[in-house]
Amino acid sequence: MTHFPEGFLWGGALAANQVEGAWDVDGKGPSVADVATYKPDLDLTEYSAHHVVSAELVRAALSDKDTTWYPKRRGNDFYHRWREDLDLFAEMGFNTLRVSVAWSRLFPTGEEVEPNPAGVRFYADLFRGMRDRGIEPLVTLSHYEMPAALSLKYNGWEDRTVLGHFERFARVCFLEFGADVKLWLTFNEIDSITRHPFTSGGILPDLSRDGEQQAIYRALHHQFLASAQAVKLARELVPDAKVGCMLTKITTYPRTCRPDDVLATLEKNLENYFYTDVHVHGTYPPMMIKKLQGAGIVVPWRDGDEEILKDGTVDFISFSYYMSMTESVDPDAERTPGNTILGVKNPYLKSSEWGWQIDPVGLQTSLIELYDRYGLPLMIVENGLGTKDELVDGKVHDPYRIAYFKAHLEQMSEAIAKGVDLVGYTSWGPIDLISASTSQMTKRYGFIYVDADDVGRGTYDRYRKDSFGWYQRVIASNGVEL
Ligand code: BGP
Repeated sequence: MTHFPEGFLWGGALAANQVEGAWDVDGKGPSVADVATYKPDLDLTEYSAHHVVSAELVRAALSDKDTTWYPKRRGNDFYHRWREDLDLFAEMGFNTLRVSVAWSRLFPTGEEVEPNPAGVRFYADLFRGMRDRGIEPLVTLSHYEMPAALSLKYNGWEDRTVLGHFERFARVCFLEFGADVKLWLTFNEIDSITRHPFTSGGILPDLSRDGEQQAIYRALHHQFLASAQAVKLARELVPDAKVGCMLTKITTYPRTCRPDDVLATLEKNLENYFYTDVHVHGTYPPMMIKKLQGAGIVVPWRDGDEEILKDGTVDFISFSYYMSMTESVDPDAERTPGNTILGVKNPYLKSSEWGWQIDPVGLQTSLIELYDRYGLPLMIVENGLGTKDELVDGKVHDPYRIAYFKAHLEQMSEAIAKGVDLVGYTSWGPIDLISASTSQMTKRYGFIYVDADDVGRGTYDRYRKDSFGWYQRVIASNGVEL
């Protein structure tokens, strides 16, 4: 027996830059995602080495029209196949689908005064198409898709000017799509700006006025303000909408009960809570203020910012959950890669092929901690297993994926039974898509297989994996049949 409440939202999550493709079609401008390259033979322990970026490299990438080595330019062809894909999601029983609006499809350079009509039409049709199929749109305003022009001109979010451009974009989204979209998220994994400042914030180290670290926290402050302003704007323009924040939830355990390990772990977890603290309370938490001061970071507060943050606190908290992490002060502790981080290995956990430590119990822990700390409704808007799948005679047997989801859903159910107000679940990448961190196509998350490889060869035809039927039964039984 499981405990999912009636009306629970079941679905999947996508990001425009990882599925749409059509990067230069119908007036879309290039985004920061469109300059990300695929690199074969990735060394997963050297994540940052694969993400070397500079203004010169971005300019060179923009003058190159190739789509082979820039996989996010082609995605999985959702831009042309979204009707077929929505039909498949509806067949699985989805009553929600998380997608994002590519900022540069509406505002190609970010600075136009009026939006690109073809871009507006695309999303209006998409959201209507969801509604027609009984699928509630859950829409992220910013999911690693800043117009590349804003990155080059302003060093992305470092410059406060970008706030105004984003506000114009958000206003168009609420006005044009608000009739169909009642659930919104502001910034995907807002914390990720510290891990990949270019992807999340358009920050280029060589354009950062006084060092990349300072640029990151300047940009983050601007994103917090933009998020709060978007919440306020949504309340004016779409009064029956709910707006949430979105965090990478990485619960960290001490490697041992050595007090130094416990202290180091506490700091990691407080840092992870910083982002939700700001979104829920509308203020920076005291220990974070001290920590930033201690590091010589100046947060660019201006008169009125405190009110903006206070006036734009969120209605609910959403988060991604893929793994937990472990912390140790021992420099020799064994390491493992994770979701764009490198951390200490937990001997009790198995890892995915990409090294991410699989920890369903950590999901229950995260749910309980988040709910007890904030008392707001929670939504898990990303969770899943990236694997290599094999298509044989039109079939994909993926018992490992079913086992992964089953274990996580059981923990969610237990958390709900203990009182956590969990309102929805969207698995990451219900259809195979381009990986955010590695730009691989063959790191597959989907219930639906897409016939395409890492360099774009294939028919792009869709196939139901075994997990498709499994998730369909889960949804049909509201989580009873796991
Ligand atoms: C999250 C991002 C997603 C996503 C997912 C899986 O951090 O919000 O965009 O892709 O992780 O990561 P990856 O694609 O690198 O496997």
